[in-house]
Amino acid sequence: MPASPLSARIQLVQGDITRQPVSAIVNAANSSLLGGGGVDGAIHRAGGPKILEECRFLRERKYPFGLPSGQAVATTGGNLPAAFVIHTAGPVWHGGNQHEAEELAACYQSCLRIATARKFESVAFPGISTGIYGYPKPAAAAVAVREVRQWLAAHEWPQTVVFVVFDDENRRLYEQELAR
Ligand code: AR6
Repeated sequence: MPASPLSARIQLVQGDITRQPVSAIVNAANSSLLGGGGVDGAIHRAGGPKILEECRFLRERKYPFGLPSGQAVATTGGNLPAAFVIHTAGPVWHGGNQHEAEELAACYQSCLRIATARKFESVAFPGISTGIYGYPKPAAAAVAVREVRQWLAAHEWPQTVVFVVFDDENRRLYEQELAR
């Protein structure tokens, strides 16, 4: 069977990532893995206590000093429609000269590496770092689309990636990037 064209494997949805019927959703978490505001708070609220339980376990056993920025780790999806949550800690924006772009690219790669290894059919990404962490949205959208395209061109899994945007600005930015 011929492989699907790349564009057919990427979708853009505006809405709440916790409602997405995908194999895994990505959480824009922080190094503590113990929850927070923004999309992190929404995921823990909607997914219930099982997610935090696994996060606590991972923090104690695997990441006693916290999950390093750019890395990712998967837990159950708890009560979410998605079976799994892939937690990643994005970079805090400090003006652009502190390896923020490399760290953001590493987040996408780390999440996709897990999805490929575990043969997840579909993965949904929020705009990592574009809220509380202050990464400029145009630059972040460019990194997100570039990294996902490169990964999908080289890997069969995940078969589909969904970019989930919350606000109109991010929707327009992703539309522009995807049209390039
Ligand atoms: N569905 C989809 N996107 C969302 C949702 C949602 N339910 N809620 C927010 N967004 P942020 P960050 C968008 O601040 O910048 C937390 O406290 C939002 O509009 O959630 O990586 C963590 O614990 C924005 O575009 O994550 C960390 O401490 C994007 O998701 C810190 O915030 C990311 O915004 C991480 O900051």
